Amino acid sequence: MKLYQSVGPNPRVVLFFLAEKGIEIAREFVDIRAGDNRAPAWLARNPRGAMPLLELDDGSLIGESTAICEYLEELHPDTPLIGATVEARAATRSALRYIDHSLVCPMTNGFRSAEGLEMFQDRMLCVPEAAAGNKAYAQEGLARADRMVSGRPYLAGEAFSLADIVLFCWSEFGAMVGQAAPEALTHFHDWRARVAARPAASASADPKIGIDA
Ligand SMILES: N[C@@H](CCC(=O)N[C@@H](CS)C(=O)NCC(=O)O)C(=O)O
Repeated sequence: MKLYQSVGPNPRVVLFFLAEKGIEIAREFVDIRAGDNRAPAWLARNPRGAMPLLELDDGSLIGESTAICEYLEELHPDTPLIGATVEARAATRSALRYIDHSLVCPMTNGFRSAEGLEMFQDRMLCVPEAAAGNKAYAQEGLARADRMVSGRPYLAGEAFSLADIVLFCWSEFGAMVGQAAPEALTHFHDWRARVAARPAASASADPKIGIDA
C-alpha cells in the first residue's frame, strides 16, 4: 500500500488520521504546485489528478480523503475515529457531511477562484465573481461549527473523530488563505485548542515529514 500526498488540507486529513492511529505506510510526495499531479502520465492513472491518493497492493487506487480514511478505519478499527458503535458512526458521518457541505466546498471554491486562481484556473472551473459569496458561505459554515461544539467537546459528541480532523485541517488552511474563523467564535476556538494539542495535529503539519527527498 502506498499513499501519494502533497501540500493541502485534504492530504493533511489522511496524515492526521494515520498519526492518530499510529499506522505507518509507504508515502510519496507529489508536487501539486508544480502541476506534477496534472502531467499526462499521472492523469492516465488517476483522471481526477487530486491528492491524496491511496494505491493498494493490487495496483487499484482509492481517491477522496475521507474514503481513504474509511478504508483505513476498516483495516485498523482501533482506535476508532469514525465511531465504535453504529450510532457513533452515524453521528460522525452526519457531522462530516455537514462540514463538507457547509465549510469544505465553499472554502475550496472561494480560495480557488481568488487567492488560488493563478494555480487553478487552467486546471478546473474557477468563477472569480463567485469567490466572495463562497467565502461568505464558508464563514457561515465556521459559525455553524462553533454552534456544533458548544456544550460538547467534539463535533460528533464526546469522542474525537474524523469529523474533527476534517474541520481542523480545513480551518487551519482557511486561516492561511484569508478565511480565518473570527475570534468571536469562542466555542470553535476552545475546540481548536483541544485538537491542536493532539500530537497528530503537529505530526501532520508537514506533508514531507518521513519521506526521503
Ligand atoms: N475531494 C477531494 C479533493 C482533493 C483535492 O482537491 N486535493 C487538492 C489538495 S488539498 C489537490 O490535489 N489540488 C491540486 C489539483 O487539484 O491540481 C478529497 O477529499 O481528497
